[in-house]
Amino acid sequence: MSSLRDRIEGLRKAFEESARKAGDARALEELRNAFLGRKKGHVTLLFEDLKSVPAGEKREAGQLINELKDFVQEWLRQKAASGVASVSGGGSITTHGYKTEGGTDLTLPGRKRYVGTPHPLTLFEQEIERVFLGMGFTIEEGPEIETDYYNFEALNFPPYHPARDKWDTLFIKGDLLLRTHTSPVQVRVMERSKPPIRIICPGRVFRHETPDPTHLPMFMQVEGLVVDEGVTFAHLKGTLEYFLRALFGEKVKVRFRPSFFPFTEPSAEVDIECIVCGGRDAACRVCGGTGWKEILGSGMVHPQVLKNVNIDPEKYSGWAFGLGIDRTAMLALGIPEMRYFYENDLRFLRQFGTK
Ligand code: 2NL
Repeated sequence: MSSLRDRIEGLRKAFEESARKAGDARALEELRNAFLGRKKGHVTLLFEDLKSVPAGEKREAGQLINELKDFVQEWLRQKAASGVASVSGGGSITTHGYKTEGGTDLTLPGRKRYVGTPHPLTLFEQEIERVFLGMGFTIEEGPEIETDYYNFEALNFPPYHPARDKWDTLFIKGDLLLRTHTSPVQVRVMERSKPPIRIICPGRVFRHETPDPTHLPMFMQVEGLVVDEGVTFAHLKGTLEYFLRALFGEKVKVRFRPSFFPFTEPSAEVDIECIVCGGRDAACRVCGGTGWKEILGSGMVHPQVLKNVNIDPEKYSGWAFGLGIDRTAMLALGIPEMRYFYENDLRFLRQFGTK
């Protein structure tokens, strides 16, 4: 019995010594084999020898061998869990990635981490801004909660005038409402500055709408305004044609149609040729077979609007336009559902911007 006890103690010391030197996964594996190996492991052999120990001492001897086995196992488990000993040939690294038994497999590809990208509407808005900044426009912003005066009255909508119906307003309380267009920003800029004025106003706008593929109660709009001496409809046409060609390509066909808005006179709506079918598909889902797609509204600023902001319409004239960013982005990017922009589904969002 005492000789067995000595052997056990000797093996424990031998294990501790080898263990201190074991610097990598392979050395640990060798150590495990040498002590716990199924056939020739030192501890395994001790259990074999237990058979020849006299019956009265078996219990105690068995206990001692088990203690050594537990000691070896626990030591090996802790060493592996500490993450040391991964690269064969010494050296140690800390593991973060895929861990296999015995360390990190550095040949596996790393985990892919997605970096966030700007929202597709932000990217498209910036594209629009870039074109106008290049022509000397500046960007202006204003409140989303507005008063009836800035959203309607200053823009030549008399109180109770039926033209207000078209703007499906979400009213808050009393005089307050959610702006239905970004025109109030332009009104505020005209109130506080003198011509020349050359601005674009991008931002969220709100309408009382039931959501469907092309309508939402909140969407993005950009409006533009130029006011100076001698500004004519020719400037409106030239600037908007240049803008649409920069956005949709040099060759895109553009047409102006007469229209009506309370705040412009004369007014025009602007169409581009259908970039989906090019006018060749009588059943086109995008243009309905007309070959044209309405893209923005525009016109010469109504003299009454200039008067409302103390700009003399005898001396100054101006033009303005308004465009829906969501709808234009849908057309340009081939997106069938406006709701996709607001659902935060990464499968959709990751298709835009840099990855
Ligand atoms: C449309 C029409 C338009 C304007 C917006 C504007 C602003 C001021 C004065 C005059 Cl302060 N006009 N903005 C002018 C014409 C059309 O938008 O269909 N937008 C999607």
